[in-house]
Amino acid sequence: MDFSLSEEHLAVKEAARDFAQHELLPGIIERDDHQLFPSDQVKMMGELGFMGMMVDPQYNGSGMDTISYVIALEEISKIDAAAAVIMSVNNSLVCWGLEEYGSEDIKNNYLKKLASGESLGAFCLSEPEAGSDATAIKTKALDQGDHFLLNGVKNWITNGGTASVYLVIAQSNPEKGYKGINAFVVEKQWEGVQIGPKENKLGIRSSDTHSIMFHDVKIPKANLIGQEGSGFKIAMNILNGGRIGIAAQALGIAAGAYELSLRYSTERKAFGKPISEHQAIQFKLADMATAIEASRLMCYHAAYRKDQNLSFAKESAMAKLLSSQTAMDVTAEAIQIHGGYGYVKEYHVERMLRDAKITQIYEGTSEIQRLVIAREILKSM
Ligand code: COS
Repeated sequence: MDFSLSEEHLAVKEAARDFAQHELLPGIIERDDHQLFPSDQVKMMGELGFMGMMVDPQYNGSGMDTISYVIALEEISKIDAAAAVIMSVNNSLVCWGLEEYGSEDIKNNYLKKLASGESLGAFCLSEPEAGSDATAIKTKALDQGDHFLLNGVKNWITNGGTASVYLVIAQSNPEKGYKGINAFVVEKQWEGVQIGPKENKLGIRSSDTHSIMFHDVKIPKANLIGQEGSGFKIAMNILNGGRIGIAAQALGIAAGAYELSLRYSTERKAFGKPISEHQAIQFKLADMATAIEASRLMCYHAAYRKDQNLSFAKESAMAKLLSSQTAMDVTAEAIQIHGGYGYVKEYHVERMLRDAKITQIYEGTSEIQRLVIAREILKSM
């Protein structure tokens, strides 16, 4: 067992940290306030190879392992969790799904542009009445002989307004239950695709969340991903991997808030000495550092198992469950350490608390993660 990071991992960490400090930190409060999508920064993430980190270089990806991906996401999330989710959705929910299950044509026509950052992807599973209960989706993609006809509404779609490529999960044979569900590549520019208004969110505000409406959208047969009827399994497997990304995002939010708190505690004085010399603050720092370290190890472990082609559904759910709780706990304590300053925008930690909350909700709520973990544990009995 070797816990050290390779030269390559360290280089990724430095590149991501440098990018976050120099390109994401400036303007972050304004982007959060006004829900401004970080277009220039996302373009740069593409140029740096962050938008298709694990994709094979033959499809314009960076060909890196999942641990590198976790490292990059942690560093980016320390500064800007909204930029991190834009990156995470493109990488793990869209690129990974297309590379793993898509035909050669799909990879050439869509994956190459998504992995290089030339286009942006979104994953469309949730609906107004189907989030946790994902088999209950009502969006239909009915077989019309030479194409599928798509009708329905998808909700809470990250990158919804900015993406040009959607990975859409829809029901083609309701009588078959989840075995009738398919996965498709749909282009935003196609007739019948309509973008709903932008959601006004608590956190990750500069990421772009919309509902998407599909009215009689014709999907060519070639845009079916994988075998007919395998769409639900594809979605579940994509989410197993996506949860590593969200766990890394939560880890980064916690680590970012911790780093700010640590620095502040050595600068801020109370009762004649830096507050870091008071045990009340030391205990908080110790608890924060311990929870962050545990979360990081779980993220690396899930990523390692994925890279080794071992099962990782349980480990990714555990990593997300723990890291998202860590993000909530650490950001709340970060505000406490900062006192009144923590409650205002200039000190960043209030944004981090707002950003943390979604990590307990999207790509499976904490309740769903517990359900996945329990099922995996019981399966092995
Ligand atoms: N990984 C791989 N396969 C999975 C899976 C997972 N995590 N979860 C379920 N499956 C498979 C099952 O093995 C089953 O296939 P088989 O019949 O071949 O064994 C199939 O999918 C149907 O599963 P199941 O019968 O367990 O479906 P349920 O409706 O009972 O529960 C849950 C499925 C709740 C686990 C699923 O709907 C889920 O993960 N929901 C959360 C979705 C989510 O994350 N939404 C957030 C929005 S996307 S940002």
